[in-house]
Amino acid sequence: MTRTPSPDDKFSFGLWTVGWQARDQFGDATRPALDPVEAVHRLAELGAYGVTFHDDDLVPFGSSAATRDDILTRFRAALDETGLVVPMITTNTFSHPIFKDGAFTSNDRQVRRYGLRKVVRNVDLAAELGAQTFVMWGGREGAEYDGAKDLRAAFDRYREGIDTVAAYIKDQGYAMRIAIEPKPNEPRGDILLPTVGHALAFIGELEHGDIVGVNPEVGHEQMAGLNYTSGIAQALWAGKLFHIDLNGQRSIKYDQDLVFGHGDLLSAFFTVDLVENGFLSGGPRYEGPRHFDYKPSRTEDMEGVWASAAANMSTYLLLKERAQAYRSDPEVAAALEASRVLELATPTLDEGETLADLIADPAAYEDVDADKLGEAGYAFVALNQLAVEHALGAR
Ligand code: GLT
Ligand code: MN
Ligand code: MN
Repeated sequence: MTRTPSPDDKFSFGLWTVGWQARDQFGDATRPALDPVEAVHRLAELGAYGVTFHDDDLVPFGSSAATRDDILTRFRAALDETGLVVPMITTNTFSHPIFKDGAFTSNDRQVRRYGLRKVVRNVDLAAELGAQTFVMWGGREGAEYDGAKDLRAAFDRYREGIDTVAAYIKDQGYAMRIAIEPKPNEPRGDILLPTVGHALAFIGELEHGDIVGVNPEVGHEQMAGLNYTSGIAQALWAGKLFHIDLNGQRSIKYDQDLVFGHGDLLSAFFTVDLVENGFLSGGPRYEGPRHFDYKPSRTEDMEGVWASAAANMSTYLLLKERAQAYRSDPEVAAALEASRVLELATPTLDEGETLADLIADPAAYEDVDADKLGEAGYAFVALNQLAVEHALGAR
């Protein structure tokens, strides 16, 4: 049965998701424009707690200062009426032709300076609206041709751009952190910072990396054939999981942005298990919004748009129930034991033991019968079958 959310579930949606008019590479829009104020009301009615947006989703590119003020006043009124919050804001540095070769890494210096201004202006808006997270998806930061970029300079400029914005956030005293969103390709042939791993390594090179983390999207990792749950796990372990973009993707192909769970359902089960129940051995938890970044399929009318928004939340809540049942099932506990999953939390060396002690310990090496140790199975299949049965609601 469908599950109905409440704001306590911390579900948020981008204006660009429900507001997508379904214009694609091959076809025109199939749906009318959606007034952001209506989106706020509808999302609140459905039980969401937050709404997110790009600057241009709300205030069309090139609007006058007066128009911008009017739009923001109306929007704030809708937030006040509904109680919806704005936990995250992002900047559109990909739609306008000026950004066709990127913003922070465009070969054209004037474009880079313009891009930086556009981003910083939006940081101020994010602070005004109380957003704690500022997402940066560099969809146009990349190339189609390997000879088109001096890659060393591209990484230098990317670092310069993000460090400059991070320094500004600190200088202004804003309680805000930047979350870089990786994606392997589309719209560029290859995008810089293609995966969570690349982004984490890049953050390690920043001067102000302490306030920079990642915003991994399900489909973006899966487009690269990667495991989303282990990607967010590594970010969480590194203290860098600042935000998440949930959706669905069916294998390595164009970015589908399907409803959450409409791609790899078992992977979605383990994602929800990690987000809601944490690591098996405890440790850092993700406490941020459960943000859906999906596109209602082009086949849907407006009624279908709202049905799809509700579907994201219902599926998430169903998986949350299933993951809780999985965690509290004694048979699962026994299977985890049989698979020695919990043994991994025990450090390999004893407390105070040195490598020299290990080398001097014949029980660790000389006396080990490697063939015997290699015999026992780990029974992971039985464990996974329990997960499948829980995910299917069969237990
Ligand atoms: C764009 C992209 C998304 C990003 C948005 C944030 S923009 O819609 O496809 O994955 O999260 O800039
Ligand atoms: Mn996507
Ligand atoms: Mn996204």
